[in-house]
Amino acid sequence: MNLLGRIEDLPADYVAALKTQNLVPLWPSLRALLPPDKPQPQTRATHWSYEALRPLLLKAGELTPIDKAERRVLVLANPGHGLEKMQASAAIYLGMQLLLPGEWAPAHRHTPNAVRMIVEGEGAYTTVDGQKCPMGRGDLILTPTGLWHEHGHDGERPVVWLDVLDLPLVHYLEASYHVDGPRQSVQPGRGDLVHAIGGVVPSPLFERSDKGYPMLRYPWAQTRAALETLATAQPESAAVQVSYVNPATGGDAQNILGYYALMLRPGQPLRLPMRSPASVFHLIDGSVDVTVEDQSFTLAEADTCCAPGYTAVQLANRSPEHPAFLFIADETPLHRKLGVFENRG
Ligand code: GTQ
Repeated sequence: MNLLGRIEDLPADYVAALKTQNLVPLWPSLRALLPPDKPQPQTRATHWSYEALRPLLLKAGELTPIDKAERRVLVLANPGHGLEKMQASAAIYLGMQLLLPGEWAPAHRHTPNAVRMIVEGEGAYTTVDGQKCPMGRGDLILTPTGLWHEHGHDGERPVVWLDVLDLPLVHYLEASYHVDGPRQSVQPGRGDLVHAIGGVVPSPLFERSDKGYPMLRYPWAQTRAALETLATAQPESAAVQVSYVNPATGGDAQNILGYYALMLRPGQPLRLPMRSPASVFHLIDGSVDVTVEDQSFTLAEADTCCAPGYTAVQLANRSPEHPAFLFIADETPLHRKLGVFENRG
C-alpha cells in the first residue's frame, strides 16, 4: 500500500485558502474513510452488568422524580464512540428504564423505532397505538416509528426494562424528533393473542389488516415455547434461534433493527458467523460466556453486551444442566436494505 500525502505535506497558505472556500483535500483522509479489507469500527465490545447498574438505576428513582425525567433511563453507552454520544453501535441505542409503582411516563411519539425487553417486575404496562401491553419478564414490546406510547405501573415493585432504539441512525440522518400528546384511550384488541398461532393471521371477510404493525407484544412464554419446540425438532448441532417477525408479512418486526431469541442447549458452544452488522446480546435466562475477538465476558441474567460488525462472536452456555436464553438485536435489516450486508462466515 503506497503512502498517501499528509495534510502537513501541503503549504500552510494552500491549506488556509482551501479552508476559506470550505474545501478539504481527500487524500490525507482516504484510508481512514475507506480502510483496507474491513471497516475499523468505533464500536467496542462492551459489557454492562445488571448487578452493577441496578442499584444506580434504583438510585435514579430516588434522585429524580418521573416528572423531572419523563423517561428515567440510564443509557448503556459504548466508550468506543464516546459516552456522550449515547450509542451502543452505529445504529443501536440501549437504555435501562425504571418505572416505580404508581408512576406514569407520559404519551409521546417519535421518529426512531423502539422496542422494550422487560427485565424485572410486574404490573407495568405500555400503551402503544391504543393497545395496552402488559409488561412481563422476557416480553418484547414494539414501539414502531410514529406510534403513540406511554408507560404506566399498577404493581408493587420497581419495573425495569431494556430499551433498544435505532436512535443513533435516525439522529445521524437529522430525522429525529418527538411530539407530546394526551393520555391515550385504550382500544380493544390484542395483537399478541390473535397472532399467537404461527401460520394463520386474522382476515375477517377475506380482508387482511392494513395495520403496518399488527403485533406489538411478543410474550416471552410463547417465544420460549417456540425455542424449546425447535430444540426438539433440530439436530443437536443446529442453532436454536427464532426471529421476531411481523406476522402479517413474515418480514422483520421493524425496518431498521432486527430482533431474535436464541436458546443454547446445556453446555452448548456456538460460533456466530462474521457478519457486517453490529449486535447486542441480552441474557434472559442462564449464564453465558461471550467472546468477541480478544475480549471475553460472562453474562449473568439481565446482563447486556455488544459486539461490532465484521467480528466473529463465540457464545457458550456455562451450565451443563440448563438451557440459556438470549435476546439479540442487530443492524441486519438496515444493512440488507442498504445493500451493504455481508456474511463472511
Ligand atoms: O420510553 O419512550 O430509552 O422516548 C429513549 C427515548 C425510552 C421511551 C428511551 C424514549 C423512550
